[in-house]
Order: sequence, then C-alpha cells, then structure tokens
Amino acid sequence: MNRDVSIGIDIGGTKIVAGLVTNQGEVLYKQIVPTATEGKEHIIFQLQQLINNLLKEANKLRLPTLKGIGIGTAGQIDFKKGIVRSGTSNIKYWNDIPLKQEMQRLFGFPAWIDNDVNVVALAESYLGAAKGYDNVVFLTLGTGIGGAVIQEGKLLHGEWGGAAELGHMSVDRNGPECNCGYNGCLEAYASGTGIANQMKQYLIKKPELYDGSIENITARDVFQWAYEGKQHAKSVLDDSMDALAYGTVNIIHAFNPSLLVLGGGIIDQHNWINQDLQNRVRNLGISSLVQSVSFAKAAFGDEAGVIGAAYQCFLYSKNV
Ligand code: BMX
Ligand code: CA
Ligand code: ZN
Repeated sequence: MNRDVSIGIDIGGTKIVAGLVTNQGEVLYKQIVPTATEGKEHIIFQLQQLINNLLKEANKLRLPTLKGIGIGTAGQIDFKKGIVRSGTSNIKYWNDIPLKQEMQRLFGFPAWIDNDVNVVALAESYLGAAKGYDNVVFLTLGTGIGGAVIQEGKLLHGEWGGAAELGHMSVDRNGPECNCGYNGCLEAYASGTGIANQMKQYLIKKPELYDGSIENITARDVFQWAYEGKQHAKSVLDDSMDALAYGTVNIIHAFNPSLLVLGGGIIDQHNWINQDLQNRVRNLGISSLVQSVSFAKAAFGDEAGVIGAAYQCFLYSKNV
C-alpha cells in the first residue's frame, strides 16, 4: 500500500493537536497548543500557524504531496457544508464558521471537517480498537464528553452532522445544569469539568471539609483525593460513574452496539474506569442488550483525534 500523508488537526476544549499523519495511522510530527479562549479569529489564527509549521516540516522530511487537511473539532459540525454550526461554552464563540472553505482558500488543499469524536470513530474503526466491528459506540471523557456511533459499518451523521452528541444525554431532568444549557447531561457529571463542578458543589455545602480555594478544584484533584481514600471525593466519583453507567445503558438501548470504545484524557489516566463502568452497566437495563456489548479502550489514546482527523483525507479524497 502507498504511504500517503495528510495534515490532521484535533480541536478540543483545552488543546489543539496538529500532526502529519500517514494512512497507516503513524504520527510523523505533531505540535500541541492550548485552545485560544478569546474567540474564533484567534483559533483560526492558531490553525494557520500550526499548518504553516507542518508544511515546513513536511518539506524538511521530503514527504510526498499531502492529500489534504482533515479537521476534527469539538462542536456541532455541518459535515456536509464544512461549517462549524455551534458549540457549547467549552469553546467560546465557536459557531458559524465556514472552516472547510476557509482552509481550502488559505492553503489550496482539499479540506474536511467533522466532530472530534466522529473522527476518533474513523481512526478506531479503520485502524484501531473497533476494526472489524460494524456497530460501535464511542465515548470520550475529556474537557467534555463526546460521542460517535457507527451503525451497520457507517458513521452516523444525522441530517447535517450533529448526531451522536452523546455527552448531552440527560440522566436527570432535575440534575445539574450543563454548559450546553440542558440539565442532567452525562457531561455535567462525568467529564473533567463535570467531575470538578460536582466536587465544588459538594464542598460548597460542606466547607468544613476543605480549606483551599474551591473555585480552583480540578478533576485531577478529585481523583487524587479518591486515591488517598478521602470519602468526599470517592462519593463524587461514585456518583459520576453511576450517571455514566445509566447514560451508557440508554445508549446501548438505542443502538444495540457490539462494542463500546472509551477514550479521552480521563480514560487514559484512570484505567479502572473501563472495568468499573462495565460492571455497573451489566447490572442495569435490558439484559440481552447490555450483556452483548464488549468494552475496549481507544487504541490510539490521545492521538486518536489527530489520526482520525487526517484519515478523512484518505477516505474522502477518492471522491474529489
Ligand atoms: C462537548 C461538545 C462536543 C464534543 C465534546 C468532547 C462543544 C464545543 N463540544 O460535549 O461537540 O465532542 O465536548 O470534546 O460543543 P472535548 O473538548 O472533551 O474533546
Ligand atoms: Ca459526535
Ligand atoms: Zn449538555
């Protein structure tokens, strides 16, 4: 098989990863920057700088002509038109951007854009943990909770690409407000921001348990305290995992997958979550459905996004 190379860019709520990626899923070179918080123009400027750096590097490495620019980004993406339609407050002002067209205009390469976890699903299905499976659900636990669905071998896009925002499945209409505006979403319980917020709420009610500054608590602190045996952190994490289990069962009821792939920073750092979630899910819901799902960890870890972003170019450039 020829070795083709493309640019892959993964835009998340916290960081942007940009890389030169082969059609075998090797990342030949990559750069990472924190996602700008001042608005879309700043993010587009970051993309321009990153792509220019990658093009210089591709030249140095004497790579073949690149197949294109593939972008996976958090947010609700009009996959057909190549437009960022909207985003939750995880990426401020990330809306109404004709990003595909803008990239093509700036760099002269064909470009593709899809939701960040939708492209993770491509990487994992063609090259990674979901290879050979036709019905798969993907959940990533990071700044937010992202989702993607492969049904009968095809990535589910819905009408324009906004399908499978699985992190915004509510498990309690009286639950905490989510940064999407809805209530009781999985993301409000079990994402990095959700776990930190739940811990903050807990400590606001019981300030005698903590003498530091509550606003600065992160998910990392919560895990650390739980590992140290602190009951308040263990209880928050237990509640997060319980919410995640109920949400996962809803998803299994809806899609009847044979495999559930978990990824994202939180999964990478805390291996037990996969097994813990599996144990909880098996005891809930419709037995025939929950018993027939296997659980796997994303094979590409935190590079799944950048590999999947680039993979769009290999998949879709045949049709250009
Ligand atoms: C949010 C939402 C999803 C995204 C998910 C994971 C925005 C900006 N983001 O639920 O579209 O897939 O986060 O994103 O609307 P990450 O930032 O955790 O990688
Ligand atoms: Ca998605
Ligand atoms: Zn939500």
